[in-house]
Amino acid sequence: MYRAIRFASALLTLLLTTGLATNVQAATHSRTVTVKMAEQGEGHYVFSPANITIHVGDTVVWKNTTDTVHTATADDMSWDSGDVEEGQTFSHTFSQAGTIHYHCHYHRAMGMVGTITVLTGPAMPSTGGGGMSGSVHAPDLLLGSFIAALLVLGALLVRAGRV
Ligand SMILES: [Cu+2]
Repeated sequence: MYRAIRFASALLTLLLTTGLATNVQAATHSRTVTVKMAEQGEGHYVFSPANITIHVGDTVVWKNTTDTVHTATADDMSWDSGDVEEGQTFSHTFSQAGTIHYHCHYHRAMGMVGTITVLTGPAMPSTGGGGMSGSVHAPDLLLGSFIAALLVLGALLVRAGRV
């Protein structure tokens, strides 16, 4: 009985630690988000999804899934993919927070435009400000680990009680 409890509490600690480590990793690693240059209806081109929200340090990859040339061009011209051919990709890493409107040089008039909202990176608690989404999953992970540990603990106690 005593050994079972010690084992279970060690397992609980391990699971909680793992959950925390996973969360820290998710919060500090930059992500890559893919936006398709897609055809939506005959000859009508769009960025899909047109509006995305990312964090400072994240990279957006545009992939041309059509048989026509497109560009991803910031409205303020701060970056420009140039021609992205069929099947090709263009990527850009965003290092500043803000809202960026961009468009396709060839199909802007038909509405091939998009918006990228860049939030401040997952900030440490002391710095405050934006960057909340990096830590949103922490409760889920912790809760999941905790429940798993409780189940194991319960099973062990039941077994120990029967012996
Ligand atoms: Cu286009």
